[in-house]
Amino acid sequence: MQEDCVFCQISDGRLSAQIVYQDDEMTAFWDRHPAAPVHILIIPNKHIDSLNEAEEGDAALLGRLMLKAREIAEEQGVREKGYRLLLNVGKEGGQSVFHLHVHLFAGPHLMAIHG
Ligand code: DGP
Repeated sequence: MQEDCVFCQISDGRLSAQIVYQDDEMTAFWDRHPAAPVHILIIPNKHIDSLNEAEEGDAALLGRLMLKAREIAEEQGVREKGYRLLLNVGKEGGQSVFHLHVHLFAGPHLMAIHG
């Protein structure tokens, strides 16, 4: 846990968010500025700055974030229609919050959405 990290604060309940799923290792919640009809972020509860800092031992956790994204897509009714997963890495990769997160986007006009 990192004291000043907004996503750590969301995962441990210090900051409110519209949470759609939470367990011991991950939290999923709506992006505060949705860029698509469905825009949900899936994060590990443990603080990892970005994919660059993920370690070999995080491989299973990263895989489970993906599978959870698919499950949430199903709950949102978009699994069959399609959706986009996006993981921004580093400043020039478009990352603004330095706590690893996967964007789940869905909706009919995703072509221009890059997160
Ligand atoms: P990225 O650019 O990949 O680092 O995306 C960060 C996303 O996080 C961005 O779409 C806005 C969202 N976000 C930032 N701060 C908060 C917050 O406090 N609450 C929620 N729900 N979303 C946030």
